[in-house]
Amino acid sequence: QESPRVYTREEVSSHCSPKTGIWVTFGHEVFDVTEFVDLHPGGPSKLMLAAGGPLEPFWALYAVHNQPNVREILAQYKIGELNPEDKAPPTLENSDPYAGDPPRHPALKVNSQRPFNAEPHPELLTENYITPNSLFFTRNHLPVPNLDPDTYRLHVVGPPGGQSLSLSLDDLRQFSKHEVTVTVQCAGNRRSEMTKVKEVKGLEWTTGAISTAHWAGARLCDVLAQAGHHLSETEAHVCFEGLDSDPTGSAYGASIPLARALDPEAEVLLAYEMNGQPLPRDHGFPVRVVVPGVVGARHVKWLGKVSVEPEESYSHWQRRDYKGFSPSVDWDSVDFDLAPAIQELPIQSAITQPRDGETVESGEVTVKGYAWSGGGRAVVRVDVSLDGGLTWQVAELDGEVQRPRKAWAWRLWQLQAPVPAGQKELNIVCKAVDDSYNVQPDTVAPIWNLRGVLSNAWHRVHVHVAP
Ligand code: HEM
Ligand code: MTE
Ligand code: MO
Repeated sequence: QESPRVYTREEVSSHCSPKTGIWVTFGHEVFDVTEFVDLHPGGPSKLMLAAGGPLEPFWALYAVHNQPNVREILAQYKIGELNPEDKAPPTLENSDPYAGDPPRHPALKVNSQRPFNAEPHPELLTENYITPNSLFFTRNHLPVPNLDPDTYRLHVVGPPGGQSLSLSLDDLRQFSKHEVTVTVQCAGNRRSEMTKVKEVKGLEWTTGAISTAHWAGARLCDVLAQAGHHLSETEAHVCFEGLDSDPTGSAYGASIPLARALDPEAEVLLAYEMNGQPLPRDHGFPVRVVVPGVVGARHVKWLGKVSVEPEESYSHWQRRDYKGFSPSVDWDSVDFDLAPAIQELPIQSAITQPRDGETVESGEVTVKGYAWSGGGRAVVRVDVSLDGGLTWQVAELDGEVQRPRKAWAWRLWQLQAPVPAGQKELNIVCKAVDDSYNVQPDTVAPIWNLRGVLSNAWHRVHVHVAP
């Protein structure tokens, strides 16, 4: 066998365009990936960021590459090795952009370490109506920025003839302080149930990508008014930019309709407190958006910029993600422009106790869970079945009763029921009803979608009964 061809880093770096060919390195190996660029599942533009240099800094950021099949794909394109005289290549460790992430609570079930995504275990989730900050689910797309509260500024772009603002944390505290209890749910909550029907792309959340906190901050409508935004135009949107950014410098972003932002009754907050504490770093320190009744993706953390635009945010997460499609749509046929961005979420409920596969005592069983609906719609009832949906009992609702059209937080619920004599197993099911009489679909397959969002079918748990 021939010894591999040897290249210098300089040679590699000169291969960074379609004309020269596109080379990358990983460890001490060199690859010509020109043919792969257009096939890259993450898109050609992302791959091109690494053209002519090492993959490590980028793969450290997108841990999806940390699997054998990705390494096999790369291996096909090997053309040689780096000159060993060249200085040591970067490793995943010494180029880890996540090295500065905060410490986390060990009770969180981690779905992805980089970026950090984790949910509380179900049995802890419904222990408290207000989720403790350290257990609140975390959904990060990028490394957590390390922001200095003393130099932090929120940039608010004014309208033509209005006034742009640069607000310090103290400036924000000068606005009247508004407090509201709000449940935040990720569009991907319960995605793992969709995966069981057919593979989807996304993090494998179980039932815990949802949490509730008491938030305090300035109302977005007050801040926008100070910048001169008073008039609600139905076509306009308020765009938010986070201060977390990827290697291209493109930040996390999202938008909501201006009408919601300007409606004082919608209670959209620029929050600086979560359960009486400054926001934890994972949840947006020092300032995040809280949009009651709306999907988590719009609650932009580490908020850096607010602007009113004629169009929705051009961010990937507004336009190319967080949308629902028919079960018939696949990755070859999907056209993201055809579906609206998710804003208000549909009615949802899940069982947190007992756990699937658990053995329960005969005699009496206690079933517990949560229920929540988007848009301020109140949960009015939760039905529970022990026999797979043949017969139903009404659960008892706990937690705050909220004002009509402003039911921003979940209800916890429970049912104590006798276990029918002689039963060896129970198929426990729950389903909730909101005050528009919206109900949950009974099965997952008809609402399956390629991104695995909006997973809100009846929640089912199978348990054994102790003899
Ligand atoms: C996804 C391979 C370079 C960003 C993927 C996937 C593969 C892949 C196989 C799909 C993984 C899965 O869904 O299970 C490669 C190869 C590369 C390369 C062989 C180099 C030759 C890059 C670079 C970046 C990047 C340099 C970033 C700057 C992404 C992103 C995704 C992805 C964002 C999508 C993750 C998602 O769908 O959530 N890549 N990649 N890739 N890649 Fe790469
Ligand atoms: N804001 C920024 N800047 N960066 C992010 O990655 N993730 C969004 C949203 N805001 C995100 C963000 C998503 S998809 C969700 S579900 C919520 O934050 C999660 O908020 P949490 O981590 O406080 O639970
Ligand atoms: Mo999310």
